[in-house]
Amino acid sequence: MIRVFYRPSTQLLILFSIIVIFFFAESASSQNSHEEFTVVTTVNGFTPDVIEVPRGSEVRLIFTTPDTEHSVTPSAFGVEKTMILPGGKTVIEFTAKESGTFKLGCTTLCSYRHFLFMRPVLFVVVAP
Ligand SMILES: [Cu+2]
Repeated sequence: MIRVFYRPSTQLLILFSIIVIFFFAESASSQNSHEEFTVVTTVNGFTPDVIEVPRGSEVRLIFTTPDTEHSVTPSAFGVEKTMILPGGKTVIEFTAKESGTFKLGCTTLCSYRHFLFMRPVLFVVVAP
């Protein structure tokens, strides 16, 4: 049988190395991911119309529109009504704290489709 004996200084070095490795592994895994999507908005809908992000991620949505004024009111994420204007970029940022499916409908009467219950809708799916 082979026995390996380490000097006390070597044991301390091994213990210190293990602690350092666990520290960096933990800090790397606890960093939130950053998710960014560009969403084109028209009277026919959002493209894409479903976005999936991990819970705890920092989400950045960049809305553009080629046709007319739209808006979103993502109050579930702590964001107030935000206009989406032709020719511009509307940026909304939030942290996806709760998992679930959140429905963001256009909150501006951008076309007759609102009266037909066909307004643009974007689903934000926050995975567990
Ligand atoms: Cu609209």
